[in-house]
Amino acid sequence: MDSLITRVSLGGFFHVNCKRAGYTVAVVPSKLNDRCANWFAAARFTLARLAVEPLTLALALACASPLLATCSSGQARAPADGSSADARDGSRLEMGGACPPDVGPATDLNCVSGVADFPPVPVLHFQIRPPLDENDYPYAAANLPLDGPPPRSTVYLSAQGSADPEGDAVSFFWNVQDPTGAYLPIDPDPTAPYASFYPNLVGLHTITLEVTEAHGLRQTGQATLAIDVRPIPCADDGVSPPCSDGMAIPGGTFVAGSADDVGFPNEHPSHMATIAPFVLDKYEVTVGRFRSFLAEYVGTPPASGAGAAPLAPGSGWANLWNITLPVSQDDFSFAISECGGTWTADVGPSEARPIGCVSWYEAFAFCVWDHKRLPTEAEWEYAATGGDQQRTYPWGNEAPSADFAVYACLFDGRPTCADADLPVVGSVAAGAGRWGHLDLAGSVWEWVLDVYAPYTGAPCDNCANVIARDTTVDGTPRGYRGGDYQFDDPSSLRAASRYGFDPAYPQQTIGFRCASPAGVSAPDAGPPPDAGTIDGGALDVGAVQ
Ligand SMILES: [Ca+2]
Repeated sequence: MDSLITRVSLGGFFHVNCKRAGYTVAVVPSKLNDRCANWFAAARFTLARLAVEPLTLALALACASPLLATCSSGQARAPADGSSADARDGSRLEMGGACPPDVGPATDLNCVSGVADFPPVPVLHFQIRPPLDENDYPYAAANLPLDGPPPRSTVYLSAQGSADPEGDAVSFFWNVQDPTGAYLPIDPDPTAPYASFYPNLVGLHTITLEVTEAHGLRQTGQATLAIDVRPIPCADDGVSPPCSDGMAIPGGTFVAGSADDVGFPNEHPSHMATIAPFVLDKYEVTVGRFRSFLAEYVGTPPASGAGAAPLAPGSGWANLWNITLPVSQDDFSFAISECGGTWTADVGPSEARPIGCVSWYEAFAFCVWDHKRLPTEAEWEYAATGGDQQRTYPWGNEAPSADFAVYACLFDGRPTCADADLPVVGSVAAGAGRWGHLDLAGSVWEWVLDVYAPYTGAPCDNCANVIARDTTVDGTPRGYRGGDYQFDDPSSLRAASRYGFDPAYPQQTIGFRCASPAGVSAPDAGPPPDAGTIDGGALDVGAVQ
């Protein structure tokens, strides 16, 4: 043994129990102070580590982190000044301290046998996707995931490993407080050893587990941790990866539009559509991305023919549209500011939120600047319906709810419509489409390349409706898709739902995303993310805070 606990001056309340065999070392209170339950729980955690870690390391840790506590009002604390503190009756509680060099074998410890009357050990774990089994809870206070769970995902809790040292039965009680301090419902109930909760809000959520002896002294141990509920990132600046990433979509054929007895008349007649492989932005275009465009904007319109869908002749930029674009960067910023929405003249907290207040022409120009183009209406619907899976909604066929889409002002969990109802892009992971695209339904509507016009029933082979659009800027409507964060008609979230609007008039609730050719700007698309899945990797367990 390389080092030891060198000071164990525990007043009259502790003795040392040492079992060399199996490297089990425990320092335990011989009597319980019921007001010191938290402190004892902390001590027990250290002891648990002693029991499972290589002994030399565990002892070194114990020495490096003296456990000092004041017991009052049921709470424990470690004095910041390093002084020891008094227990219930004034006895000094101190364990650990500075470690001198090797001071001898373990037999130097005062080894006695017998353990009695110390409080149950709370062990708090959680998992962000449905656990595979009762051992699949990789996270605890000591190994929080880098990216917390997204709002509106389920967080699974486990009290596995919590036990009474003397083997008595224990009971459990969970508390979860959201960032406002409100207590959240626990499923199935707060006394379950395996439970879950559902965070609505972004921010720190505090989870507390109390474990109580069912009999005898009914001592209580308590563990607490805080997890930060955050959206699936696009980055805070709205620009850094993966904000601009495209997700590859394989080609295929699907039924565009809706059957005659489904949806609105403008979705009829349904028709076959064939789509070549392409890449579609994972997220809606953010304020930050648009700011990058604006920073380089000098009033130069796209070149004639730029931004065309490659298999749709005549779908590129037309010179007669040049007059629709602002003449300068300042004019552009002013126009968007006048419209409102998420845009701010200076960099602000909304960089990762979707940009609205952009006309169809301006959206077109942005995509050309970004070496991309607007998706065709058929491409957008193909992505939203999952191609031949023919999903009703991007996430599948389940009825819309705030779990799946940002719509109907439901996002912030409060009944009124507020700015907070339009969060950063990618905030609702469970709404991801078949190929991983986020917010296709909801958040902001999305301009598509096509003129908005009735379907004819003719098959679409990588088509784009460009009829009449090149001859005038008289307001021939362009299509937009997917619903927005305010609109409370859930039918708007359907993949086949379609609308049209004057391309020259920006709206707060209409944004866009861009498409690009297959094989370009396409990082590994991979499978769509599960709701809130975080790859925890190899993580140890057993920590209690
Ligand atoms: Ca959208």
